[in-house]
Amino acid sequence: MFANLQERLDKAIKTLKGEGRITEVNVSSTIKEIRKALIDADVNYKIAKDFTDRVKEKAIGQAVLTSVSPGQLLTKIVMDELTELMGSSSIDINLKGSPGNPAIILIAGLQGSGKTTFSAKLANFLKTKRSKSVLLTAADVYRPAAMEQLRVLGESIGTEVFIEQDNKNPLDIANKAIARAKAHGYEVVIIDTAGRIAIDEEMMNEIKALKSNLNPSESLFVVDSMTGQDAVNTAKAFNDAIDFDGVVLTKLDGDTRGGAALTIRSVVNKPIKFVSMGEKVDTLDVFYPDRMAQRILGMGDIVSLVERAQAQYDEKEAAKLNEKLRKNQFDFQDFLTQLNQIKKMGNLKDLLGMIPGVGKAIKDIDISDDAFKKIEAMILSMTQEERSNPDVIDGRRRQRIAAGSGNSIQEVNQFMKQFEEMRKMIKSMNKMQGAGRMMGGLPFGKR
Ligand SMILES: Nc1nc2c(ncn2[C@@H]2O[C@H](COP(=O)(O)OP(=O)(O)OP(=O)(O)O)[C@@H](O)[C@H]2O)c(=O)[nH]1
Ligand SMILES: [Mg+2]
Repeated sequence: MFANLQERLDKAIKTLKGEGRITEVNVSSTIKEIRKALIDADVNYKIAKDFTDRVKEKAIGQAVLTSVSPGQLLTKIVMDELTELMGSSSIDINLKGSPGNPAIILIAGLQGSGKTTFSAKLANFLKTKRSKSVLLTAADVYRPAAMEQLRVLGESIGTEVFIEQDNKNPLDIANKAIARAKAHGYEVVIIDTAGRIAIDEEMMNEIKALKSNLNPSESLFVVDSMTGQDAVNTAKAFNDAIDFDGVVLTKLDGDTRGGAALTIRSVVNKPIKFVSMGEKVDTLDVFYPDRMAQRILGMGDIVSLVERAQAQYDEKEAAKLNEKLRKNQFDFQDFLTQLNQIKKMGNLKDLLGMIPGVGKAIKDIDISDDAFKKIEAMILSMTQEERSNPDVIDGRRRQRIAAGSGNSIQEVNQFMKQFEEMRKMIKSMNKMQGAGRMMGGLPFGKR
């Protein structure tokens, strides 16, 4: 997400590194680069300029702390401003219907923006995360397959879909759905409407009529984030027509530049409430401006973190380790030292995420640092002798290590086996005479 913007901002901020403090002179080229990065991410010029003016003003006024570099300071300021630009805090969806009635959620947006997909995702979200009973309603009477599309999606999440195949009146369909929801005690009714082109008068009038007659507790404007500034312009048109309550940004999993996410809020003064990131029904997230800003600047943090860790890296230690590897003497103490090195650099997932191409692949996988904690506890439960002579660890000792580290004997056995395999691998790599070079490529090798 926003890979290009991320990279550009990171680069821009880096140009400030090494300077003693932030001054008008040294910050101006960085500010210019940030502005260019924003404009290239399809942020409107005026917004980009106002943004960087604010950043600059704040940056120059800051006292420089010795423990924080100007680059880190600027990262923080940019992050705060990004958060502010996207709306500061998260605004929840309104699920209160008028007394005795279900909450009505009206979904509007351009053709193909992702309304139908989002309707199903929202139903799934409300069911699983908010324990609500939901009735989906197919009120797109134009596209022949539209109702069937919603029916299939509803079925996949076990949610009833209200359909009247031959009814050509969306308002009538919606009213019938609401009556059914009342009769059956549904708490929420989601109404999926027909896609429209902003300039289509007739369809714009239809959504206006739906809005004024149904009086929904929440009307949401769905927009494809890939469309950049156009997304912002259609948001304006829809806001003028129906004065919606919130924005849903879809297709953030695609190669989107970020302009829509960054600027929609400041243009229509309505919060982004959800972001949709895939075709599957469970890829919906509540929008948090601060988390999004962190994500946009995430790389910057990690890169500097690693640079710090690398600066701390002890050349002598590294040489010693290489020597031990070469002589097949890698032991538990070395293992522990390496674990601590990795820990210093940040969390494992962030580290893996830095490897090009890996970040995306592991974004949904839960890689916890707990695995490390277990291993660390086991090694710490070993005596010095055991740490440097893994071969002396017999069954009885394993039992003691298990008890001492709060792990099961199976877990200790498994770790021993893995460690043994690793040693074998090192051995065979040594045979290939390439150990030094190969280990150098791993995070714990010599740099
Ligand atoms: N990658 C990705 N694809 C999405 C996302 N949301 C929707 N899509 C896809 O975009 C296409 C259009 O989605 P729909 O939900 O049918 O859009 P719509 O606004 O209902 O379209 P109309 O009813 O024709 O106006 C479909 O192929 C969806 O699978 C998303 O967040 N990420
Ligand atoms: Mg649709």
